[in-house]
Amino acid sequence: MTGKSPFEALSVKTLAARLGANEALCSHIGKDTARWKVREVGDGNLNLVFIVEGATGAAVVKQALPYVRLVGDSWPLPLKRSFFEYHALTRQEARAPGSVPAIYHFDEVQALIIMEYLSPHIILRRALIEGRQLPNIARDIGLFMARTLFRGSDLSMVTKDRKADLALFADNVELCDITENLVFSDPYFDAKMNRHTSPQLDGIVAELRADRDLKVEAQRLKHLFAANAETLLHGDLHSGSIMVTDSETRMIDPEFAFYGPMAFDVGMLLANFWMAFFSQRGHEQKEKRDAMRGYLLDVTVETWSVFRTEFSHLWRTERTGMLYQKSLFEDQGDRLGAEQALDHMLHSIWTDMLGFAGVEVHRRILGLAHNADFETIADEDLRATCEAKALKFGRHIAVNRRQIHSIDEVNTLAALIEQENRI
Ligand code: SR1
Ligand code: MG
Repeated sequence: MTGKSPFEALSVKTLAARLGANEALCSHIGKDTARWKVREVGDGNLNLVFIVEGATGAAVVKQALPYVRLVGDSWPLPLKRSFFEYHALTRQEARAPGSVPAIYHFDEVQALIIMEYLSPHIILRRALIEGRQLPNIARDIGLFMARTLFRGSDLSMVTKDRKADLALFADNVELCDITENLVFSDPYFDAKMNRHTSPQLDGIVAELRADRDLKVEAQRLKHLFAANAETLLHGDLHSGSIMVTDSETRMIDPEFAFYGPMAFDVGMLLANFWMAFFSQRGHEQKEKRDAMRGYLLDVTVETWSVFRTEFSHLWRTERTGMLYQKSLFEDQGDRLGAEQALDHMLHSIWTDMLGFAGVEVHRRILGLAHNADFETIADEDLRATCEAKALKFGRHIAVNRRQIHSIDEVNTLAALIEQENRI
């Protein structure tokens, strides 16, 4: 298959014939296609994902479809998201080495990326549902976020390069549009594709849609998301976009990458830990999940702490971009001035992070794209109880974000809401 033939979706049956001459793939898995075993394992909302095993190894072939897989061909979606994913992966690897899968091949016309097969990694969301406590995720993801967000910004980059990148990723319009609608608006009105656990949550849904303070805050956050082109974001950094073993963590799927506010990636990520926290009751069987709940709150504390520490370290050692130049501060002996500016920056990331986290929680319970943390709770009353607590928590942190000063305060609130017994 060459980059010149028109786009055609791969299938388990056609993959070996179509990619059998691909040198990059053959060099990793062996060229005897008769020995290739192909499985389609995509469980995301958008793409095809194949695992191809050959005589000498395995690889992943990820291909975009010209529509949203979750919905079908009534919702067209451009193939160019694969281009943005490829370019985001190369930048993430440069800025946070070892944090993403290795890329073997990219074919823009076929919208496919051939990459490293991560094994025995599993999706972080699945591990958290199973009650597994991964020891390194907070450190690994905190470092990833600090490094990619800092190094993709005007704090670090040559401004000409950053502006070129900004222009490149500005064309990822349709995936931004998904986030703009699904995260910031749809949960707060009767949007066509919304769904929620009904009738249990009907009353709460009506309350949230009538909640003026919440809707204004969600739109302020949407404004920030759309207008603050601060750094190259992953753009969809939830627990389904992270693969883990006990010792390794890799970020995947940055097809939503674009230039936006640093706090967005951090908020989406932490929201997914808080949702995992509120969903644990739904996964308790004989054994209680108290230790898992404690672990998840500890993970939020450590992730935020690692992020802050690494971001501060980069601020002090790699601030080579056009913002807050050293010539204004350290070079004049004014180290404290640089520290004051850093404090301001971390404070605004903190405040906005809470807002983004709050609306992310809401959209996963009220919008189109739910998450397995709640969806896999078969007992609908129990699921609704978990979801109602998360909704309440999300509302509080989004609306009161400027009055919340520490992650311990947020986690105390989460623990209190978790202990409440009613919807
Ligand atoms: C229509 S796509 C729905 C969601 O799936 C992706 O993973 C993103 O989170 C998006 O919002
Ligand atoms: Mg994805």
